[in-house]
Amino acid sequence: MEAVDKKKISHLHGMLSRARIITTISHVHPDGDAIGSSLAMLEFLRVMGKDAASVFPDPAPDSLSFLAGEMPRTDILSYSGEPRETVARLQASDLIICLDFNDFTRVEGLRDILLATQAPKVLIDHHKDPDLTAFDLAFSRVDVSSTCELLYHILLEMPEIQGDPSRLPQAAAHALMTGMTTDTNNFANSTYPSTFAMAAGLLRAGVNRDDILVHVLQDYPLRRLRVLGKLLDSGLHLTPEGVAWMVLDLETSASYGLTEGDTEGFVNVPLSVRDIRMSIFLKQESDTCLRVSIRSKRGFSALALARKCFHGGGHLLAAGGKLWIGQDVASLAEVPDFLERNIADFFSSKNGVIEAQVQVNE
Ligand SMILES: [Mn+2]
Repeated sequence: MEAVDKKKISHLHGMLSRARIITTISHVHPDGDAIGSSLAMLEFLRVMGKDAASVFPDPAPDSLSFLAGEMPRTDILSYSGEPRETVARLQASDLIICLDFNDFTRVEGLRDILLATQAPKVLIDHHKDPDLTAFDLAFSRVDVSSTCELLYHILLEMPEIQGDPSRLPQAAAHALMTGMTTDTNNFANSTYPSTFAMAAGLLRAGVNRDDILVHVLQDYPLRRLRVLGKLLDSGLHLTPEGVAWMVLDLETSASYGLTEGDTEGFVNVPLSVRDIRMSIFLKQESDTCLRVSIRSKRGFSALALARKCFHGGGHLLAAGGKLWIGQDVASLAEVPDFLERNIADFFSSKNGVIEAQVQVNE
């Protein structure tokens, strides 16, 4: 990535210095990048002597709870777990830092509370097309692997860190490396020279990457593998356009005893097949809603499909959204039909333009 604008950095530092109560907020179903960037910012704010806390719409999945450590913490709140404390915290804050999302709908139930707060808001994020009017200061970059990477480069410019990663609090360095590792799928996608520079800096600063990889790649429950096996064996469908899709319904989730986070990464698996261009994973969350994850290979836009069919957004090759039962489809049984129809339409040519295909300059 290109260097971060020094003027904006000093603007941010001024805002951080002036504020007393600072809260970070990130998106619903927080992933490694959301939690990693939030905790890294939290640790840095503590170095600055601030009253700092991180809030999320819902708690971290078990698979990422290692990031926050063993101790129960009062400075990490979730709206679904501690609604009153979370709202009170946001209302009492005199600065709010929004991490890893570009649109207030991504904080779901906290959206209206966030909109009603008077506190200035700072955005640090790597998603396309943010609503810049919502923020007093925005660091929005797409030429970067992750929010953790962007935050790393911002923090290095802070007077407290002086460009030396070993001055970062250890927990912050660990959290940043973790979020970058999960968002790049362990250096498999969206990896730039600046990403490797970050990794090198953090390794030199003493971050134990082996330890992170054990947590991120080797610490899942067996049920995750079992349900993945079942899905791949009998639930993987392939359209003539080269799109793989899988639906995990509530009944199957319950019968395997799945918890939040157990299906992390399932959407990537079909892309290992030669002729598959795009993969869609739909996970039923309730009687009325399926959560949709989409990944595409280079040349095809997961983002365009997420926007067109699933009320969603994200990145060019990694996007997501929702499918509403009762609104988009009449029942769960109609999901396959909906997918086949919309995928065929998405890949069809209209006046020579195929929406699924990414323009060369993107
Ligand atoms: Mn991210």
